[in-house]
Amino acid sequence: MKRTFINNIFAGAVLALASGTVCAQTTENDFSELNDFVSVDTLKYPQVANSGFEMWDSEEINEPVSWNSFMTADGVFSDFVKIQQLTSSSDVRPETEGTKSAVLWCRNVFGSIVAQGNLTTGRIAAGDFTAASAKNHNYVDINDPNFCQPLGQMPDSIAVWVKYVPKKVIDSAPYARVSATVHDAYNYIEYSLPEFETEENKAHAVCHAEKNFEGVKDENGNYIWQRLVMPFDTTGYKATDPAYIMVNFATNSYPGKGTAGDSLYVDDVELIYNPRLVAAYPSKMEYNAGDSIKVRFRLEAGYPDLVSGNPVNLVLTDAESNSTVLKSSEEDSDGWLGAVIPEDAQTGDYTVTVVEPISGIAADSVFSIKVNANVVDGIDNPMAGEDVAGSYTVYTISGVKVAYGFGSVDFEALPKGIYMVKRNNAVTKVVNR
Ligand SMILES: [Ca+2]
Ligand SMILES: [Ca+2]
Repeated sequence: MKRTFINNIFAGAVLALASGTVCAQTTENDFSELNDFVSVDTLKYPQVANSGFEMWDSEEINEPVSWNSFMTADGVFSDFVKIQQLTSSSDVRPETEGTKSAVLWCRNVFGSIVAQGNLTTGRIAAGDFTAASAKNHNYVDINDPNFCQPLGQMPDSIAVWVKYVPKKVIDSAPYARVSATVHDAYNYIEYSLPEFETEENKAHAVCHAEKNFEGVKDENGNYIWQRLVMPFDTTGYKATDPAYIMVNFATNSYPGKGTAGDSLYVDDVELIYNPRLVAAYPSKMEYNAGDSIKVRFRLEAGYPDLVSGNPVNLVLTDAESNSTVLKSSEEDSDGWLGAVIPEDAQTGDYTVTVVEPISGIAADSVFSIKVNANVVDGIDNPMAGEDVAGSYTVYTISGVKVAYGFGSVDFEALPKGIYMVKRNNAVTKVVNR
């Protein structure tokens, strides 16, 4: 699977084409290179448009295509904040195929008051003179293609490359910030502080990822690029339609904090889709204890790549929800899992499924099966005092000698289970219930 910045640039464009929306800004020319990235399934694994920051608007606005800064802010204070705090940079993350990143910075307003750099796929609302105000926030406008990012699938994580170069590290606010929210068809608001959040706004979030991070230096004291990978958290988020994603960067995690000249470089935003188990089928529906069972499963690759060695487990569950892992394996592609139904399985209804720990159980991969307990040679419910002559030796099914003597076997003295009873060189399998 190709992983080039071109893929990411055009991912949004393809999505826009396919879904009939015009939310990603593109030109006719962009599509001439469609053949270069058909290997990425952008409908299954949609990406943020212009995620490598290679395409930029006019010099007057100077924003990355599909992203926004104070230059396109609105709100009653918007005329005061339309000052450049963002530009393209040739300082790109290591090993990228692109040539540009975005750099945003904090500027001095007057006295000790600063305005931090802000980059968003939504729109900046400048509604209050005080920085830490609910009226100053980033918001999505799903009716304006410049200020929304359609998505359509549920990513598992977001990865970003950042290089944070604080002018001065403030002990009380040393962090820059990235946040991302997947939300349904709603003009979602990213507030600058958790206490501004409203129930109504939060009810439209599907999942959220964020990280406050410090600058990282190499051994020579120079700030360097770092890749941050943040899993999306679904806990506490009720919406289910991943229609849009909003991504935000700020030069400081706390509104109004920072030092003029704090700079945050951003490059190659990537949405990660974990491999998923999409289906599993057992070869038949009824078994005897001790039978072999084969279950076919399908793994869907995910994006960027199928992670090698995905753990998959074949699990048998009885009617009381007691689960046994029959087989564990690491798989790189679709295949079969083979195992043996335990010799001591009791008669009853069971379910069998293949579980992939990252994505869990595929919806259509839980199957009901019937298992019949192992009854061999007609000896079931053996009783003490059975009238049998001669010597005996009792083994477990794994071959461990557990009893011997003459006459009847005292099964009540043995734990329940399956035994092999040897008399006169004849072996009988016995279920001790
Ligand atoms: Ca780039
Ligand atoms: Ca813009």
